[in-house]
Amino acid sequence: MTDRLADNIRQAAAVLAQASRVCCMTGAGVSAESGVPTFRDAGGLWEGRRPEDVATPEAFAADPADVWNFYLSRRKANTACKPNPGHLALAELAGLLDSFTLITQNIDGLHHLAGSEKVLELHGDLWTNQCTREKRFANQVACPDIRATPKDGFTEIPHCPKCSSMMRPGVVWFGETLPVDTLEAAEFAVRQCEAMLVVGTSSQVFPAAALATMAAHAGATIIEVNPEATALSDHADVCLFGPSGEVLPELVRGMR
Ligand code: BV8
Repeated sequence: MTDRLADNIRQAAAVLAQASRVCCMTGAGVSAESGVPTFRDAGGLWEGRRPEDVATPEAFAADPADVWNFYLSRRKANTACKPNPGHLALAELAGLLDSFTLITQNIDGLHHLAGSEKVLELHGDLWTNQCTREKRFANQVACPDIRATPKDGFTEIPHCPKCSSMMRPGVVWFGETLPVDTLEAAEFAVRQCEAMLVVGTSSQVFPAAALATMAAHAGATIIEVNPEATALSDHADVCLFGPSGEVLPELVRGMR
């Protein structure tokens, strides 16, 4: 770790230690060290395929089996993935602060596995299915989710045992609105916080990417954790250029 990064981490730890309300939003990069591929890095999930071909309602309507294969392959690949020190540090951080809100764009469930209790999952959950009878993500209450056990896998597209409609992965696709309550809770939290960590995201997908700007406009200090510069970096108060699995534990150590 360079001296400059260590100094910046100390600076960020001092900001967090004085804050009573802190938010954190994570993206795929926080799970990279767990072996979960990101989207836009080399070798990422979107390499060689277009999101609109596998992560939109239109793609699912055109070829549900192809879309299911994309998500089943991710379930299988993710089954072996475990939380890394970055996830664990965020779970510990919650216990060091008066108020901590964890928001994630990730659908891998690793924050829960790391012990983070309340996680605002903006883009849904890879491990759940959703009945398609109600098109919108928010209406899944019409038919309760069926928790798919990835080890079972499917040999054919699952149908809802309650209404026999085709099931879909319980995630938010491009062109779909985010779960209203979850997004509202995230927006409320970022408007109230004094500091916001933005970890492992290229900040290219909206409305999630707008949350840091919302926090900054409300006066929060923005701390970015990412090995590379992103669309957010020029607007962040502190940039911690390093892998979150190394930086976040150092940040928590600095706060203790
Ligand atoms: C919507 C779930 C209303 C499925 C995903 C403005 C406002 C509103 C909407 C839009 C808008 N402009 C455009 C839109 C439309 C669109 C959008 O944002 N498009 C982008 C591409 C321009 N947004 C939507 O459609 C959203 N819906 O707004 O509804 C509406 C309705 C109709 C019409 C218009 C609007 C829905 C978006 C949700 C889509 N679903 N995922 C699935 O996962 O399969 S998005 C997908 O991208 C994932 O959720 C992912 O989390 C997210 C963001 O990607 P990142 O997490 O940032 O990952 P990425 O690979 O990009 O970056 C990884 C980063 O990690 C890198 O910076 C890398 O350097 C870093 N990293 C690498 N290693 C490490 C690391 N960092 C730390 N440590 C490491 N070791």
